[in-house]
Amino acid sequence: MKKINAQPFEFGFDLAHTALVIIDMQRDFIEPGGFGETLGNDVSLLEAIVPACQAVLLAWRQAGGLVVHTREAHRPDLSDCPPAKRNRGNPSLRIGDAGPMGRILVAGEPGNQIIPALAPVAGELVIDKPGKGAFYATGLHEMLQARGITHLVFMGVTTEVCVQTSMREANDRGYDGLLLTDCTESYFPHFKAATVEMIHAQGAIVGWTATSAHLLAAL
Ligand code: TIU
Repeated sequence: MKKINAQPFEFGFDLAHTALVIIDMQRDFIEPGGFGETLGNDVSLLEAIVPACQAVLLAWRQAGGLVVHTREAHRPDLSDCPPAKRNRGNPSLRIGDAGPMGRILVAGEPGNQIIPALAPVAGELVIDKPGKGAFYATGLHEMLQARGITHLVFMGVTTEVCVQTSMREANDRGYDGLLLTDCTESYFPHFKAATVEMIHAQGAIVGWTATSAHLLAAL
């Protein structure tokens, strides 16, 4: 059992039963010209976490832990994208429209790929998810159960949208979740700060938070 200095108190985990879950570190959110920018966001904020995410990913691989990558991705015919989602937000480009990096949030398009610095390798799970949460309509829970996973360490973007939704889904399914605070980012810094606080509030009502230095030390 490894132990990490975390908020609101120590997070203990056994590597064999813990997965590193990297949420939506894809070009659509992090690079100019993708979905994030079409929503009116400054994407440069998100790029800043890439080195910290990469350090954790490399250490986790070296330690032999399971890695899960997610992508927010819809089928080319958009049959898994409810109109309510496509029409939301009045973006300059909608999901499925042709953008500078291919069709926005469509599986297989250049903008939908995970950024090269964090690209999956053989043996890692890659989950295409039609929702904000990693568990909705993906089969992820069953895949984790089949591998005996009980604890999840989260990184990725954006903190208050896909990361928080996934942590809450995981929490309701009985996982203990830890968010690495320097490996997640939002287009809105005050939303990130509020999310981190609300996750570990009330005695870890959603989960734990810690910096990656503490995880790296434990590994
Ligand atoms: N817009 C925003 O903050 N996020 C998303 O649309 N998806 C994810 O968080 N991945």
